[in-house]
Amino acid sequence: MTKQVLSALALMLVAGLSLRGSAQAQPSDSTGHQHLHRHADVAHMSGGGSAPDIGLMIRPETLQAGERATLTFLLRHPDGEPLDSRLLTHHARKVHVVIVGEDMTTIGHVHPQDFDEPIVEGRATVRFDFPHGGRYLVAADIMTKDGPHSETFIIEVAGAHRPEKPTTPRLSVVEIREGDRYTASISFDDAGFTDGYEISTLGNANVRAGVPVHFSWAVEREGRPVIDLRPFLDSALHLAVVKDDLSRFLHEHGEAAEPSAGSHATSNQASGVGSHAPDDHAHGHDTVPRSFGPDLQATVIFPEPGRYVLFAQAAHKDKMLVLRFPVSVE
Ligand SMILES: [Cu+2]
Repeated sequence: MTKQVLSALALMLVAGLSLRGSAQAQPSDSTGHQHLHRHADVAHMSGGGSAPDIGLMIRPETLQAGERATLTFLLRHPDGEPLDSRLLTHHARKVHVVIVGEDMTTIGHVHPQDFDEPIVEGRATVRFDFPHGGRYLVAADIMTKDGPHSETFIIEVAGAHRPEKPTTPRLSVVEIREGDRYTASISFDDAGFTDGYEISTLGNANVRAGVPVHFSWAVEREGRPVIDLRPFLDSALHLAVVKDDLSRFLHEHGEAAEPSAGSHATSNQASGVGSHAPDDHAHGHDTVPRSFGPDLQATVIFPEPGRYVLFAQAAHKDKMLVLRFPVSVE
């Protein structure tokens, strides 16, 4: 390694550290944790000091709207060793990165493996185009034998903010490549491409914090129920739940609703290739039917009252359907 590369790395490290500092400074983190932990993971930590450490380095140091950014997650075991071999595959990937812009028009769900970036020395890298200036939430999810772990960061992108618009329900449909690879951002800006799909949400009208809230969705295309939805990254439904000030984030998963008739009975065949973590049974649904629909369901416990936005991701053939919808929680 040349000296030049080394000093570049040192610079990146400094950028990473100062970024973590700014994540700590978020006043909305009422938990007092170093980052904005998601609730479920706190429960999984088996006592003091056993949780992996996730840091984030960003290049360029000052992110500019419209420029490609490189986000490198630094994954370490509490003993300081890089996590590489101790990372388990969960939901078909080793590291899941979810990015949500505070204007709620841009999300990302990307994975280092989809950029053909090997995870070496505990460094896992994704690239992302931030289309507008403003604050973005960046969440990384990993799994070790001790269970799931996630960290959430808030980053600032320089550049013009998008004009404020109400967060109305909106569907965005994108094409995914073989092996569920998708590396771009997903936009909910005005002229969305829906390819004839429609997803209606049946939510609980009276949504309260701290109690399980059941949601279900029905997927149609050109007015007809879609009965051959398929798993996306080993799950029938991926759900990103974010509070509108970015202070709370949950990454949940839903399931296919039970078919009412016997015509497409639930298969016991898991769709993945040995990708489930040993303790997956602790999280419930560890088998996903190969084909299902049109109904999907999920249960969410909102940590506190406020306005939230949910992003629900499902797959049909080579399309990823992403539904954004707001939920007001009392
Ligand atoms: Cu993922």
